[in-house]
Amino acid sequence: MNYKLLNFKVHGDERGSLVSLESNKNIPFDIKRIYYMYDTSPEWVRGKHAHKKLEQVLIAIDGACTIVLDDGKTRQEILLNRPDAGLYVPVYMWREMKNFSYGCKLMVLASDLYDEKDYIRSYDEFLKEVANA
Ligand code: T46
Repeated sequence: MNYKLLNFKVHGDERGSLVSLESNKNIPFDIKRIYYMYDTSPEWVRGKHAHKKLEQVLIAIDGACTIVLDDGKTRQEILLNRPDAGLYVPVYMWREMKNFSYGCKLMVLASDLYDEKDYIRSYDEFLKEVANA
């Protein structure tokens, strides 16, 4: 599967830790949008869609959650539980976010502005589109 786990450099000293994220340096695209989720809880599953053009990096800046990735052939679960680690999610990858710890804050860096037309929200449609790609 062509997702990537990114390990960010931590600038740390006795005052604490700092991570810097830069377009086309440690983030593999131009960052056009940032959003984040909080007040999540373990019983809810988010996502359940894929994107046609959007690339993203997901970072659990606090707490933990599990990201399910599915490229139409293989399904894999990735635990995000470090503020210095990111998950790069390429196009045409079905994703679900689950097992949110209470207080989890999941930040997402996106390669484009919000566009509902970029979403594939039906799993059957997703399978058809990847089969034809
Ligand atoms: C993704 C995963 C990781 C906006 O108005 N602007 C935005 O930038 C976003 C991301 C969402 N919204 C609205 C659309 C919905 O009315 O916020 C509401 C919740 O969005 P959604 O149900 O799509 O949230 P998730 O957590 O299921 O999915 C989100 C992203 O939408 C998606 O691109 O890959 O996080």
